[in-house]
Amino acid sequence: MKDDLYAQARDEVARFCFDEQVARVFPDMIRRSVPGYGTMIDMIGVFAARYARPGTRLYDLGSSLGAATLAMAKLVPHRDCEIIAVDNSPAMVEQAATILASEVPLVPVTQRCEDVRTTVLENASVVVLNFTLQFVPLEDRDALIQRIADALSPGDILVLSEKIRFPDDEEDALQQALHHAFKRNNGYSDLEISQKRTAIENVLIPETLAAHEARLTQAGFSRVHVWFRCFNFLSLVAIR
Ligand code: GEK
Repeated sequence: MKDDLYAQARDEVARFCFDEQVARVFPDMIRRSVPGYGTMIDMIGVFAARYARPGTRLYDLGSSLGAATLAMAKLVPHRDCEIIAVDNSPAMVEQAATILASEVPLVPVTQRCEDVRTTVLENASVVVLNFTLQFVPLEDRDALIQRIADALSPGDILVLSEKIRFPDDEEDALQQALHHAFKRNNGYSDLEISQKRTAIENVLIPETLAAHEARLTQAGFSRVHVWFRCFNFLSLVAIR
């Protein structure tokens, strides 16, 4: 379904939330809004194929409709692995359940309608935060990354994808302008782009690459690599 949630002028633009309406148009919204989304999803499958250890769990934190979960489920090489998909939006979890039921995953998939800040993480080998940390309040991010690091063993990975901001104002403005050009090119009007920007302000809080690297290193990840970037969107692989 086409995302036209912000196509009509609104007197007041409410704070963005992951409700029923958003869940319904989510695949179209994210594909047209996040440059490289499809590639990142496909490569999360490749990471799972490479890093999943037998008998462990793969966590998809902030799983939305389960795109990363399904990418991993298709490529994970060990039948005794389990994928845990966590999201605190009931609408997302409900719609993801329908999608997951129509697939035949190679490994069991368990859904949890829980907050990623408190969901239990144990016996993990691969953890995915694909555009989720950016929605977690800033003051809770260190603790979440620490809990993830603690649930992983040396050599395991966290894949962290985020919208970022740049320390240099000029570059930040340029990267944002390029992102808007990308959205325009994907059929969003200036009105849609600007109303969405208002709705998401103070909900999606981007940080710099340096801030992410520092947090990951502080939590005990030994290596942090950018494996994908397009404009102000990137994905990191952090090796425990
Ligand atoms: C994908 N990873 O398609 N606890 C649980 N879930 C949360 C929390 C939280 N504290 N905060 C936000 N979410 C997906 C895309 S979307 C990204 C992720 C985007 C959930 C929220 O309900 C939503 O489903 C998801 O994180 C973010 O690969 O919309 O830009």
